[in-house]
Amino acid sequence: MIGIIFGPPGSGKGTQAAHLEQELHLKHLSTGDILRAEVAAGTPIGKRVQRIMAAGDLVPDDLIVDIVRRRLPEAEEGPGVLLDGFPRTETQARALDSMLAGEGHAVTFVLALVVPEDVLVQRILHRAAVEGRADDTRQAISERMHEYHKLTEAVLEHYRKQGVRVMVIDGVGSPEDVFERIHARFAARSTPRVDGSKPRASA
Ligand code: B4P
Repeated sequence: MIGIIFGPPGSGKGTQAAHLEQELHLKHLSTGDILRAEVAAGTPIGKRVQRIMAAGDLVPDDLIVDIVRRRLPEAEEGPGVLLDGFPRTETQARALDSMLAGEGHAVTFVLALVVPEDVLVQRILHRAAVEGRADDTRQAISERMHEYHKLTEAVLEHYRKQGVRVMVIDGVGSPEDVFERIHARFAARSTPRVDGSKPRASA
C-alpha cells in the first residue's frame, strides 16, 4: 500500500500522518522532516536547502526526487508507505510513478485535506509562536501558499486522471475530529488492511 497525504501548508498532513502510521501500519516518509533534519545536521544538502525552505520556496525537484529514491526501498520493505509532502509538483509525481513502477508498485490512495486559507495561516502562526520554525513567518507562509496553488494542486489532478482513489477530507476541527473523518472514510470503503483484515470499527 502506497498512500499520499496531501494538502496545503498547515492542513495537518504531518499531524494526521502520525495517526495513520499507527492505524494502517504504514511507514511515514515526510520530505519536510527529512529536509529539516539535513538542515539541523548542517549537511551539504541542508546547507543547500536552508535558505530556500526559510523563504517558503520548493526545493529543486531533482534534489527531492533523489532523496526519496534513496529512502523509498527501505520504507517499502514494510507493509506500506505513507508519503507526506511528496510529490509536490507534477514532475515529482511522474518521478514517483516511475520509481514505483520499477518495483511493480503504484500509488494506492491519496488523502487530500481541505482547510480554508485563513485557518491555515492561523495554525501556522500559532506553530511559529510555539516552535519558531524558520519558514513560519508571514512572508514565507504567503510564498508557500502561492507555490501550493501554482505547482502542487496539479498533483491531485494527476492522480485523479490515473483513477487512483482520492479521498477528500474536511481538515477543519481538532486533530482528533479530523482523524475520525479519515477513519470513517477508510472504514466506509472497507479498505483492506495490509494484513488482509478489515479496519477496526473505532480509532
Ligand atoms: P512540510 O514539512 O511538508 O511543511 P507543511 O506543508 O507546513 O506541513 P506540516 O506537515 O509541517 O504541517 P501540518 O500541515 O501537519 O514542508 C516544509 C518545506 O520543505 C516546504 O515549504 C519546502 O520548502 C520543503 N519541501 C518539503 N517537501 C518538498 C518537496 N516534495 N518538494 C519541494 N520542497 C519540499 O501542520 C501545521 C500546523 O498546524 C502544526 O503546528 C499542527 O500542530 C497544526 N495543526 C494540524 N492539524 C490541526 C488541527 N486539526 N487543528 C489545529 N491545529 C492543527
